[in-house]
Amino acid sequence: MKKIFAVVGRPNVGKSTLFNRLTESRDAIVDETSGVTRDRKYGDVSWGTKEFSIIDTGGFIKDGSDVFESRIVEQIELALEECDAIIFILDAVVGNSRS
Ligand SMILES: Nc1nc2c(ncn2[C@@H]2O[C@H](COP(=O)(O)OP(=O)(O)OP(=O)(O)O)[C@@H](O)[C@H]2O)c(=O)[nH]1
Ligand SMILES: [Mg+2]
Repeated sequence: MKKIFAVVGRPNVGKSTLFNRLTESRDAIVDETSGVTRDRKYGDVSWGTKEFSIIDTGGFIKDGSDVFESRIVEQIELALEECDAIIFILDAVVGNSRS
């Protein structure tokens, strides 16, 4: 059984870019606008001799007020339940601000 990795992090940090790179696809929408990914997207990866699956998720917003933000968090939680490990992505330049 292939291991499943969930790509998780704040909005607009490059999760979908990494998903596309690893799956060698353009299946995930990449955009400079924050909050583009809203559901979960599954992909298969062949990385050298390793084969695994990854899940792209939407950007995590703590205590999000709008309905989309809370639905995104629900989708992230489903991915977290299903995965074997998490790939946690950060933007080293933006740091901890909410811009
Ligand atoms: N400078 C820089 N920009 C990047 C990098 N990875 C992605 N980007 C850019 O950052 C923006 C957001 O990338 P996405 O992959 O859509 O980010 P995301 O985390 O999936 O965003 P959401 O789905 O909105 O949470 C795009 O304009 C990308 O081209 C990187 O490593 N360096
Ligand atoms: Mg995305």
